[in-house]
Amino acid sequence: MKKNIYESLVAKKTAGQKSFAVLIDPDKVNAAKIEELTSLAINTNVDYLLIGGSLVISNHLDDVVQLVKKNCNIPVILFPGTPSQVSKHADGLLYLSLISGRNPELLIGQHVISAPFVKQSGLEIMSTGYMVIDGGAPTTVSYISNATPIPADKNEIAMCTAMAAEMLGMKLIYMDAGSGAKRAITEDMISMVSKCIEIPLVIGGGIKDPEKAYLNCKAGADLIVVGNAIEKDPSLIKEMSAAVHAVHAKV
Ligand code: 1GP
Repeated sequence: MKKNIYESLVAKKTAGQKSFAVLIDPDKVNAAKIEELTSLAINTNVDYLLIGGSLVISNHLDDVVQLVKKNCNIPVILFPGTPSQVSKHADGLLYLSLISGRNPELLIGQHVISAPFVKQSGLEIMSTGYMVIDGGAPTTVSYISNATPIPADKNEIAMCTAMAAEMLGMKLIYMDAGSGAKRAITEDMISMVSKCIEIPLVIGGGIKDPEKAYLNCKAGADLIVVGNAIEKDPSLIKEMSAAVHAVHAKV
């Protein structure tokens, strides 16, 4: 059954509600871990499950997606680091263009190559302006992408990049400090970027506690993505989800 993920995100944004997503790295889960995460996610009202990573070594994406789908009804969105990370068993796919960098392969090249099978997948495709922000240390995404992240204090660059993406017709902006970033994105940057776009703003990378998730939402994030912190301590899902859902921004 189609889940109309984008429509639901926009509807929540319009209603001033914030969303919470848990990022599952296929390399780091087995069946028991998936069972644990999905049952926690169901009980704590997690809005979306993202699956993917900048560098996925294992070859069991399809199995992971199918198992997650079997365990819960939460929309599953692929967050692919490479064009090979596509599974028709998911519900949607963030079609990422790395607009913070100047690597043509990640801006458009890989999209051209993967377009036919992405289109055939039947997934809900969400065109996403993906912006990597310097998180204080090289992350897998900054290394693999071979592209310079936006400096953490250059709010204007982030604002102009997001505005350009919106005018180019992209449907989401994802600002990411990179998985396991030392420093998450500042509230200042989130606030300034959120004020100059209408499309939903996704924030992730280095969010380690519920307070930070809360402050990011207050600043203007519409969807918070957390991976590493939950991998280390799955019980954090409950507080993180509650913190995100506690924010209500009437727009
Ligand atoms: C990374 O935004 C995601 O691309 C999540 O980052 O693993 O640091 O939570 P963390």
